[in-house]
Amino acid sequence: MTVRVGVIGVGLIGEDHVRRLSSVVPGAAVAAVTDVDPARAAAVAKQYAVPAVHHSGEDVIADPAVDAVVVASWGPTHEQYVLAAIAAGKPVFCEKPLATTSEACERVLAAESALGRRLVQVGFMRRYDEAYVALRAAVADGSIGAPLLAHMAHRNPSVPPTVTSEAAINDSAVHEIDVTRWLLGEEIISVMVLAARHSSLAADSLQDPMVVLFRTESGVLVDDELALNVQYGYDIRAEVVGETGQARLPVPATAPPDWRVRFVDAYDTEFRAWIADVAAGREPSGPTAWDGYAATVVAGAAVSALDSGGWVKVALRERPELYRAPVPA
Ligand code: NAD
Ligand code: ISE
Repeated sequence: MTVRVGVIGVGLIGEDHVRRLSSVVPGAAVAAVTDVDPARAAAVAKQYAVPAVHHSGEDVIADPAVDAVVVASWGPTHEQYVLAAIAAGKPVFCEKPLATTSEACERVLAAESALGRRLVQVGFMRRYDEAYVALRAAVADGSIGAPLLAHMAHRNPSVPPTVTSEAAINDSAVHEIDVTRWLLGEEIISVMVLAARHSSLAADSLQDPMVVLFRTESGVLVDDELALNVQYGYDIRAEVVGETGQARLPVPATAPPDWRVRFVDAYDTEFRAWIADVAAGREPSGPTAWDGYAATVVAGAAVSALDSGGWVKVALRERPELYRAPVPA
């Protein structure tokens, strides 16, 4: 069976997902695309021989030739498309963030819970990266003892001057938020943000660099250096220090130019897994709407911490029944 996918938003990552669904992932085809920029949608459709260009995301979701939906539009628009896909009973892969406010994420949790079945997967692709998978295995198999600390770094070569401190947390640090929860298997309970000397290469509206601190339920302390104008490349690091050892991501001799190159295999693996689940009629085995909700709440707390300068507690709601069972790997 070929899974026919509709893609909403074909900017940088949406186009890349159209490419991989058209030519890398077995058993998938792109049946329709849309973008608020119709010229962009038409150009992408032409380049990848996509048969339909729709006027709106809702039209993509309603198209009977679309079995499953990818949402890769701007973050604040995700909620409406995810809710429409759930209402249509179609599996939906939503790029991070699931939604930009905790209230919007809660509406998604409520819609899936009312349906009684999970249809949503969130695009936290680092969970599919070989090096991160090995790091998680080293933590889980007990070889480094109980985790105590983790050191992480998220360095982008540069970002547009429109990227603010809040966006840096919501768009970039959100990956370490998800990785922390997934690596350690526990929730983050509080966050704090420390500002460093301001890089002269960063816009005034972006505190760059900064260090985001996370405290988890068992007390593990995680520091995440967020530096978005390092010039030399895209450099992602993670080390977990346990009672009897440490494990870390390998550091490449030369930093890749950007996230598309660093995580290309992870995105491919992520989509192979998603398409296999959709084709088999299974609930998705990747990050859930609960993971998307938790990441948005922690990111929101980090934005508050940036303003207050102190530790901010993370207030997660009770986990709905639908998300209590472990997700099969
Ligand atoms: P982008 O600006 O390059 O592309 C977004 C596209 O969506 C644009 O073409 C825009 O015209 C279109 N769009 C906006 N609103 C729309 C709407 N209501 N309906 C249809 N189309 C709409 O941005 P991007 O870098 O591709 O990011 C898109 C999403 O993917 C964001 O949520 C971002 O956080 C996420 N992202 C994830 C990763 C990752 O590593 N997982 C990497 C990059 C981006
Ligand atoms: C971008 O939106 C991503 O999600 C990338 O994975 C991340 O590394 C980058 O910092 C973000 O801007």
